[in-house]
Amino acid sequence: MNYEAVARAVTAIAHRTGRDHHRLAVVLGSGLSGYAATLPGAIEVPYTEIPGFPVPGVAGHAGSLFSAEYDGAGVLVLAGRVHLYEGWEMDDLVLAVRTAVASGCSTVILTNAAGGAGDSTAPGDLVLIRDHINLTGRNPLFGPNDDRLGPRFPDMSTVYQQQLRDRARRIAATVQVPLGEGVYAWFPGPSYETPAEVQMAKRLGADLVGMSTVPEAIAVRHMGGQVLGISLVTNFAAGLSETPLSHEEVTATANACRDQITRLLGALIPELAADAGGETGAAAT
Ligand code: 8IG
Repeated sequence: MNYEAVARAVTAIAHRTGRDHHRLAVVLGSGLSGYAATLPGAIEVPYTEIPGFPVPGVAGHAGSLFSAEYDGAGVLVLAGRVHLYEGWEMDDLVLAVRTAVASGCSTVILTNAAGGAGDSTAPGDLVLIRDHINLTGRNPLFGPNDDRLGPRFPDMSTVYQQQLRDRARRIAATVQVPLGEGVYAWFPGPSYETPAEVQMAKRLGADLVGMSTVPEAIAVRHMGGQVLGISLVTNFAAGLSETPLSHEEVTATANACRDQITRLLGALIPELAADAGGETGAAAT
Protein backbone atom coordinates (compact mmCIF):
# COMPACT_ATOMS: atom_id res chain seq x y z
CA MET A 1 0.00 0.00 0.00
CA ASN A 2 1.11 3.46 -0.85
CA TYR A 3 2.02 5.04 2.47
CA GLU A 4 2.38 8.40 0.78
CA ALA A 5 -1.24 8.20 -0.42
CA VAL A 6 -2.36 7.76 3.19
CA ALA A 7 -0.17 10.64 4.34
CA ARG A 8 -1.59 12.94 1.64
CA ALA A 9 -5.16 12.15 2.69
CA VAL A 10 -4.29 12.65 6.38
CA THR A 11 -2.88 16.10 5.60
CA ALA A 12 -5.89 17.09 3.50
CA ILE A 13 -8.34 16.02 6.23
CA ALA A 14 -6.43 17.93 8.92
CA HIS A 15 -6.41 20.99 6.69
CA ARG A 16 -10.08 20.80 5.70
CA THR A 17 -11.44 19.97 9.18
CA GLY A 18 -9.09 22.15 11.20
CA ARG A 19 -8.44 19.13 13.43
CA ASP A 20 -5.05 17.49 13.18
CA HIS A 21 -6.12 14.53 15.27
CA HIS A 22 -9.17 12.29 15.50
CA ARG A 23 -9.71 9.44 17.94
CA LEU A 24 -12.58 7.37 16.66
CA ALA A 25 -13.77 6.59 13.14
CA VAL A 26 -17.14 5.23 12.07
CA VAL A 27 -17.81 3.81 8.61
CA LEU A 28 -21.50 3.95 7.70
CA GLY A 29 -22.65 1.14 5.42
CA SER A 30 -25.46 0.81 2.89
CA GLY A 31 -28.59 2.64 3.90
CA LEU A 32 -26.93 3.84 7.11
CA SER A 33 -25.25 6.95 5.70
CA GLY A 34 -28.19 9.09 6.73
CA TYR A 35 -26.88 8.96 10.29
CA ALA A 36 -24.22 11.52 9.35
CA ALA A 37 -26.91 14.20 9.01
CA THR A 38 -27.64 13.89 12.75
CA LEU A 39 -24.09 14.75 13.85
CA PRO A 40 -24.02 17.97 15.85
CA GLY A 41 -21.80 20.66 14.36
CA ALA A 42 -19.99 18.32 12.00
CA ILE A 43 -17.71 19.58 9.25
CA GLU A 44 -18.41 17.82 5.94
CA VAL A 45 -15.68 17.09 3.42
CA PRO A 46 -16.82 15.38 0.19
CA TYR A 47 -14.63 12.42 -0.80
CA THR A 48 -14.05 14.17 -4.13
CA GLU A 49 -12.01 16.76 -2.22
CA ILE A 50 -9.75 14.28 -0.42
CA PRO A 51 -6.80 13.19 -2.58
CA GLY A 52 -7.01 9.53 -3.57
CA PHE A 53 -10.36 8.80 -1.91
CA PRO A 54 -12.53 6.60 -4.14
CA VAL A 55 -16.03 7.95 -4.70
CA PRO A 56 -18.89 5.45 -4.27
CA GLY A 57 -21.11 4.98 -7.28
CA VAL A 58 -23.93 2.88 -5.80
CA ALA A 59 -27.33 4.23 -4.80
CA GLY A 60 -27.59 4.31 -1.01
CA HIS A 61 -23.87 4.91 -0.52
CA ALA A 62 -23.06 8.55 0.06
CA GLY A 63 -19.54 9.88 -0.30
CA SER A 64 -18.56 12.33 2.40
CA LEU A 65 -16.38 12.46 5.44
CA PHE A 66 -17.71 14.23 8.53
CA SER A 67 -15.59 15.48 11.40
CA ALA A 68 -17.27 16.06 14.74
CA GLU A 69 -16.05 16.60 18.29
CA TYR A 70 -17.27 15.05 21.54
CA ASP A 71 -15.74 16.46 24.72
CA GLY A 72 -12.66 17.46 22.80
CA ALA A 73 -12.28 14.08 21.08
CA GLY A 74 -12.38 14.25 17.29
CA VAL A 75 -14.59 11.71 15.52
CA LEU A 76 -14.44 10.92 11.81
CA VAL A 77 -17.62 9.60 10.25
CA LEU A 78 -17.15 8.09 6.81
CA ALA A 79 -20.51 8.12 5.06
CA GLY A 80 -20.16 5.77 2.14
CA ARG A 81 -17.65 3.13 1.12
CA VAL A 82 -16.62 1.43 -2.09
CA HIS A 83 -16.85 -2.30 -2.78
CA LEU A 84 -14.87 -4.95 -4.59
CA TYR A 85 -17.77 -5.55 -6.99
CA GLU A 86 -17.52 -2.00 -8.32
CA GLY A 87 -14.12 -2.93 -9.73
CA TRP A 88 -11.99 -1.01 -7.26
CA GLU A 89 -8.52 -2.11 -6.23
CA MET A 90 -7.91 -3.38 -2.70
CA ASP A 91 -5.90 -0.24 -1.87
CA ASP A 92 -8.97 1.86 -2.74
CA LEU A 93 -11.23 -0.23 -0.48
CA VAL A 94 -9.09 0.46 2.56
CA LEU A 95 -7.65 3.94 1.95
CA ALA A 96 -10.32 5.66 4.06
CA VAL A 97 -9.86 3.47 7.14
CA ARG A 98 -6.07 3.58 6.82
CA THR A 99 -6.30 7.36 6.68
CA ALA A 100 -8.52 7.33 9.76
CA VAL A 101 -6.07 5.21 11.77
CA ALA A 102 -3.15 7.34 10.58
CA SER A 103 -5.13 10.41 11.69
CA GLY A 104 -5.12 9.02 15.22
CA CYS A 105 -8.27 6.88 15.28
CA SER A 106 -7.23 3.97 17.48
CA THR A 107 -10.74 2.51 17.19
CA VAL A 108 -12.80 2.08 14.04
CA ILE A 109 -16.48 1.14 14.05
CA LEU A 110 -17.36 -0.65 10.81
CA THR A 111 -21.07 -0.86 10.03
CA ASN A 112 -22.80 -2.63 7.17
CA ALA A 113 -26.10 -3.96 5.97
CA ALA A 114 -25.97 -7.73 5.63
CA GLY A 115 -28.00 -10.80 4.89
CA GLY A 116 -28.96 -12.95 7.85
CA ALA A 117 -27.92 -16.61 7.60
CA GLY A 118 -27.97 -17.60 11.26
CA ASP A 119 -30.84 -19.61 12.73
CA SER A 120 -31.73 -16.78 15.07
CA THR A 121 -31.07 -13.78 12.81
CA ALA A 122 -33.91 -11.87 11.17
CA PRO A 123 -34.29 -8.60 9.27
CA GLY A 124 -34.08 -5.64 11.61
CA ASP A 125 -31.53 -7.28 13.92
CA LEU A 126 -28.39 -5.42 14.88
CA VAL A 127 -25.52 -7.89 15.26
CA LEU A 128 -22.00 -7.45 16.61
CA ILE A 129 -19.44 -9.16 14.41
CA ARG A 130 -17.52 -11.69 16.50
CA ASP A 131 -15.27 -12.88 13.69
CA HIS A 132 -15.19 -13.09 9.91
CA ILE A 133 -14.63 -15.55 7.10
CA ASN A 134 -13.04 -14.26 3.92
CA LEU A 135 -14.61 -16.09 0.97
CA THR A 136 -13.25 -13.81 -1.75
CA GLY A 137 -9.68 -15.07 -1.97
CA ARG A 138 -8.60 -11.42 -1.91
CA ASN A 139 -6.73 -9.54 0.78
CA PRO A 140 -5.95 -5.82 1.13
CA LEU A 141 -2.40 -6.70 2.19
CA PHE A 142 -1.51 -8.42 -1.12
CA GLY A 143 1.60 -6.85 -2.58
CA PRO A 144 4.78 -5.49 -1.03
CA ASN A 145 4.37 -4.72 2.67
CA ASP A 146 5.10 -1.23 3.92
CA ASP A 147 6.51 -1.72 7.42
CA ARG A 148 5.49 1.83 8.33
CA LEU A 149 1.87 0.66 8.22
CA GLY A 150 2.21 -2.71 9.92
CA PRO A 151 3.84 -6.15 9.81
CA ARG A 152 3.99 -8.50 6.81
CA PHE A 153 2.04 -11.27 8.57
CA PRO A 154 -0.37 -9.58 10.99
CA ASP A 155 -2.15 -11.70 13.59
CA MET A 156 -5.90 -12.00 13.00
CA SER A 157 -6.84 -14.05 16.06
CA THR A 158 -8.67 -11.12 17.64
CA VAL A 159 -9.90 -8.84 14.85
CA TYR A 160 -13.05 -7.81 16.75
CA GLN A 161 -11.88 -7.64 20.35
CA GLN A 162 -14.16 -9.17 22.93
CA GLN A 163 -13.55 -6.31 25.36
CA LEU A 164 -14.79 -3.78 22.82
CA ARG A 165 -17.85 -5.92 21.99
CA ASP A 166 -18.70 -6.24 25.67
CA ARG A 167 -18.36 -2.50 26.10
CA ALA A 168 -20.57 -1.88 23.06
CA ARG A 169 -23.23 -4.23 24.39
CA ARG A 170 -23.29 -2.45 27.74
CA ILE A 171 -23.60 0.95 26.06
CA ALA A 172 -26.34 -0.33 23.73
CA ALA A 173 -28.30 -1.61 26.73
CA THR A 174 -28.43 1.91 28.18
CA VAL A 175 -30.44 2.98 25.12
CA GLN A 176 -32.47 -0.25 24.95
CA VAL A 177 -30.93 -1.51 21.73
CA PRO A 178 -30.45 -5.30 21.77
CA LEU A 179 -27.33 -6.54 19.98
CA GLY A 180 -26.85 -10.07 18.70
CA GLU A 181 -23.49 -11.54 17.87
CA GLY A 182 -22.30 -13.52 14.88
CA VAL A 183 -19.72 -14.42 12.27
CA TYR A 184 -19.66 -12.41 9.04
CA ALA A 185 -18.78 -14.05 5.73
CA TRP A 186 -17.40 -11.78 3.02
CA PHE A 187 -18.68 -12.65 -0.46
CA PRO A 188 -17.51 -10.69 -3.51
CA GLY A 189 -20.99 -9.89 -4.88
CA PRO A 190 -22.61 -8.10 -6.61
CA SER A 191 -25.03 -10.96 -7.22
CA TYR A 192 -26.49 -12.24 -3.97
CA GLU A 193 -25.70 -15.81 -2.98
CA THR A 194 -27.47 -18.88 -4.25
CA PRO A 195 -29.29 -20.89 -1.57
CA ALA A 196 -26.51 -23.51 -1.82
CA GLU A 197 -23.87 -20.86 -1.16
CA VAL A 198 -25.80 -19.65 1.88
CA GLN A 199 -25.96 -23.25 3.19
CA MET A 200 -22.21 -23.52 2.62
CA ALA A 201 -21.57 -20.31 4.56
CA LYS A 202 -23.83 -21.51 7.39
CA ARG A 203 -21.95 -24.80 7.65
CA LEU A 204 -18.68 -22.90 7.73
CA GLY A 205 -20.01 -21.01 10.73
CA ALA A 206 -21.36 -17.80 9.23
CA ASP A 207 -24.40 -15.99 10.63
CA LEU A 208 -24.14 -12.97 8.34
CA VAL A 209 -23.33 -12.64 4.65
CA GLY A 210 -22.16 -9.44 3.06
CA MET A 211 -19.97 -7.69 0.52
CA SER A 212 -17.84 -5.33 2.63
CA THR A 213 -16.19 -4.71 6.01
CA VAL A 214 -13.65 -7.56 6.01
CA PRO A 215 -10.95 -5.78 3.96
CA GLU A 216 -11.31 -2.70 6.16
CA ALA A 217 -11.11 -4.79 9.33
CA ILE A 218 -7.92 -6.46 8.09
CA ALA A 219 -6.35 -3.11 7.17
CA VAL A 220 -7.20 -1.56 10.55
CA ARG A 221 -5.78 -4.56 12.46
CA HIS A 222 -2.67 -4.46 10.28
CA MET A 223 -2.07 -0.91 11.55
CA GLY A 224 -2.76 -1.88 15.16
CA GLY A 225 -6.20 -0.27 15.42
CA GLN A 226 -9.19 -1.79 17.19
CA VAL A 227 -12.30 -2.83 15.27
CA LEU A 228 -15.93 -2.91 16.30
CA GLY A 229 -18.11 -4.46 13.59
CA ILE A 230 -21.88 -4.00 13.50
CA SER A 231 -24.23 -5.52 10.93
CA LEU A 232 -27.78 -4.46 10.35
CA VAL A 233 -29.58 -7.52 9.02
CA THR A 234 -31.74 -6.21 6.18
CA ASN A 235 -32.85 -9.47 4.59
CA PHE A 236 -32.88 -13.22 5.11
CA ALA A 237 -30.00 -14.68 3.11
CA ALA A 238 -31.05 -16.44 -0.11
CA GLY A 239 -33.14 -19.57 0.31
CA LEU A 240 -34.02 -18.85 3.94
CA SER A 241 -37.27 -17.09 3.08
CA GLU A 242 -39.79 -17.08 0.25
CA THR A 243 -39.10 -13.52 -0.89
CA PRO A 244 -36.50 -12.97 -3.60
CA LEU A 245 -33.71 -10.60 -2.53
CA SER A 246 -33.75 -7.04 -3.76
CA HIS A 247 -31.81 -3.88 -3.07
CA GLU A 248 -35.17 -2.19 -2.44
CA GLU A 249 -35.89 -4.58 0.46
CA VAL A 250 -32.47 -3.75 1.89
CA THR A 251 -33.08 -0.01 1.69
CA ALA A 252 -36.59 -0.32 3.13
CA THR A 253 -35.38 -2.33 6.16
CA ALA A 254 -32.51 0.11 6.73
CA ASN A 255 -35.01 2.99 6.70
CA ALA A 256 -37.35 1.20 9.09
CA CYS A 257 -34.44 0.69 11.51
CA ARG A 258 -33.16 4.25 11.34
CA ASP A 259 -34.35 5.06 14.84
CA GLN A 260 -32.54 2.12 16.46
CA ILE A 261 -29.35 2.87 14.54
CA THR A 262 -29.45 6.52 15.49
CA ARG A 263 -29.90 5.60 19.16
CA LEU A 264 -27.15 3.00 19.03
CA LEU A 265 -24.55 5.15 17.28
CA GLY A 266 -25.60 8.19 19.29
CA ALA A 267 -24.69 6.28 22.45
CA LEU A 268 -21.62 4.43 21.16
CA ILE A 269 -19.80 7.33 19.51
CA PRO A 270 -19.34 9.66 22.51
CA GLU A 271 -18.51 6.78 24.87
CA LEU A 272 -16.00 5.08 22.58
CA ALA A 273 -14.47 8.42 21.59
CA ALA A 274 -13.84 9.06 25.27
CA ASP A 275 -12.26 5.59 25.69
CA ALA A 276 -10.09 5.68 22.61
CA GLY A 277 -6.58 6.87 23.28
CA GLY A 278 -4.44 8.09 20.42
CA GLU A 279 -1.60 5.71 21.14
CA THR A 280 -2.11 3.15 18.36
CA GLY A 281 -2.75 5.66 15.62
CA ALA A 282 0.70 6.50 14.38
CA ALA A 283 0.54 9.85 12.63
CA ALA A 284 1.43 9.50 8.97
CA THR A 285 2.66 13.03 8.52
I1 8IG B 1 -27.80 -5.66 2.59
O1 8IG B 1 -27.95 -11.37 1.46
C1 8IG B 1 -27.08 -7.32 2.02
N1 8IG B 1 -25.84 -7.42 1.60
N2 8IG B 1 -23.57 -11.14 0.12
N3 8IG B 1 -25.79 -11.27 0.80
C2 8IG B 1 -24.66 -10.56 0.58
N4 8IG B 1 -24.56 -9.26 0.81
C3 8IG B 1 -25.67 -8.67 1.27
C4 8IG B 1 -26.86 -9.34 1.53
C5 8IG B 1 -26.93 -10.72 1.28
N5 8IG B 1 -27.75 -8.46 1.98
